[in-house]
Amino acid sequence: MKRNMFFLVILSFLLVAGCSLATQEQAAPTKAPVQSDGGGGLSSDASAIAAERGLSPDDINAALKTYMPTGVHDDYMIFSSGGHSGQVLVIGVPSMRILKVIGVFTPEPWQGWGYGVGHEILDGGKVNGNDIHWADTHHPALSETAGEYDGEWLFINDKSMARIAVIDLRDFETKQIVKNPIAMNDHGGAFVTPNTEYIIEGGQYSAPLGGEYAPIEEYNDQYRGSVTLWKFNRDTGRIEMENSFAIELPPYWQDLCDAGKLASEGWIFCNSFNTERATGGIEKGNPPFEAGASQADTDYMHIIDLVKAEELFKAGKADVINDFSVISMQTAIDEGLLYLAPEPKSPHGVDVTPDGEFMVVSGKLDPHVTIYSIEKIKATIDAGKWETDDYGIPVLALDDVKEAQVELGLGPLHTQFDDQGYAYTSLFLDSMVARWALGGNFADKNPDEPWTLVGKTSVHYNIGHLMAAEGDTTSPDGKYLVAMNKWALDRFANVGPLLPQNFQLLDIDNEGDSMKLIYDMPLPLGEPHYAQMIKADKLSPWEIYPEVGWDSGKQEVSPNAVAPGEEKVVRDGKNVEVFMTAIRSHFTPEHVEIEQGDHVTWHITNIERAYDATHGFAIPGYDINLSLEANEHITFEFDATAPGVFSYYCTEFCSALHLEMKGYLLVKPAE
Ligand code: CUK
Ligand code: CUA
Repeated sequence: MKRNMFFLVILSFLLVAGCSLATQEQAAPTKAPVQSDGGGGLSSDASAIAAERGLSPDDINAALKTYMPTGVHDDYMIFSSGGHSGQVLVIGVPSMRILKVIGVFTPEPWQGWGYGVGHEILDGGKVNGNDIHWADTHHPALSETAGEYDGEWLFINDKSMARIAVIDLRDFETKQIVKNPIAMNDHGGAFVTPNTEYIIEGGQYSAPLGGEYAPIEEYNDQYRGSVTLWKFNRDTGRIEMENSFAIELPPYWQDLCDAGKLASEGWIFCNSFNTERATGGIEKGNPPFEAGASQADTDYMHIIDLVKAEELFKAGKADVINDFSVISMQTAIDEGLLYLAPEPKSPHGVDVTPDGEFMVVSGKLDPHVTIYSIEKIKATIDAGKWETDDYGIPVLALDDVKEAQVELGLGPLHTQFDDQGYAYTSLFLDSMVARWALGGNFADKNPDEPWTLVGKTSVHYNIGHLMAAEGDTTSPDGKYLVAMNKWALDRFANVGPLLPQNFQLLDIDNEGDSMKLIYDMPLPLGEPHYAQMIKADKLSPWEIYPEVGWDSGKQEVSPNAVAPGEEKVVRDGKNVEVFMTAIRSHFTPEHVEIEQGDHVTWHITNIERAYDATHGFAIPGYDINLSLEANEHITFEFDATAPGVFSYYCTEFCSALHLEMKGYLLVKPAE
């Protein structure tokens, strides 16, 4: 009897959820029914499975909302930081399937990234001449046109070494890495301006600009913060160093930034902490940073007039540090492009609302979010109403620029938005997502509606960022929100003391206080801080490279492309050049005979035209492994230091005779 009740509950739930028998059975034909469905049209096998697995109606709802039949594609794509892996993860929503790992700052063997190709690009990320083999990626940013993701480019920062990478979304490959010449680390990047004119990279831990040395005792005078504006050229798809500039900021730890949009376009906002300018030294009896940097009731939101800053830079009024243009703090003050506003209490994150009217700042140690109004900020600046900080920077009074404060819970961090006038804020200490109403200022809202908390949902556990569908654009989609949880604890099978991160998908496609948790996704590499979610149909990547002989680094046909019939090995003194083609299931040539001490330049063109016809190419002992996608050409070089017989072979299982796709590199010992 109890059993039947259970099935009835499930049945009515499925019917309410609009799940028809036909769809179910087409998607997954079932065996003979074991339980009557009472004529409601539901396959009773589904009920039996649910009962056997102990699934609740909510579980079934979640499964129905996230399951993707084979061949059906996801509606949204997440571009997530790969954390310490230095890579970017591409994840489908709602299925939460990982679709790609993009090699960015870190070598990635399968793609051959850093194992024969990509060296030039990875070299852009060298620090003080040192090769760097990891990165602490935090914030990916999709390129925008008029404040909307346009699906063309992706940028991501490396917090540990203040680097920014450019990824081309035609082939999901990294094309450029730049190292910030004035800062060793960053945090407030990458964020783009509404037409991707600039990529914003805010600093983090203050230090003398340009990598100079100064004793910690000279912190107030010698240490500085910064924000860097990287100029992006869409035609070339590259950041232009010479058209980029930075602004010197006080040694407050600038944290996260966001670009103004619509009402606030042309402005940049960065929160900060440690405006106390604590310098640590617990071992010397000083307060540790965690205490020293949390003494004051407020820190400062930095408000930067990017339009003025750009004018000054173009007028040549910037100083030069390490060959990089830097607008000095004094110039920024004199020219009226830098303002501060108090923000309570150990703030983290500043997020601009979709209409650009408001900036939302969370206080890690304050249960509120504080909302600032760009209208009030501009009016206060125009009225010249401010005091100054120790460096002479105008400080606008909180009461003059504040629109509202909303009490949400413990440890608010980051805020995203939907299409219904709601904001969503992660609550780290509460392990919850708070949904709150953005007051009456939004178009289709009742003008009397207050700024107020609407509901909270538990997530598991210790949520950092969260991301909503199109959540950083001028027109968010709602529908889905992902909680990016730092701790997983009991959510997955024990895999030892280092646990995966936990991405949890929430269904936010409803009114009021209910948000439903519909998927748990373990992430087993690095700590991904942030991600953005784009409508999948905004992306239009290539299926294969446009022409045979394609150099993906330059996105053009390589002058070294090898045509069938033109394969050869050419010697010029100690320099040997190999011209090779690859096609199922052979490389031509299959013998490459050289001598120890030769310098080898090896050209390979994959002359396949078929979708997904990728070949690998590995030379053991020389750390060479390539991925040659259809039409792709790669040139790599190495010194033949060791004599011997080396079997080069295809590392992709490309055909029935894949194992035969090999050749011999014969390196004769030097005389
Ligand atoms: S974050 Cu980088 S410390 Cu809240 Cu964007 Cu995690
Ligand atoms: Cu080509 Cu295996």
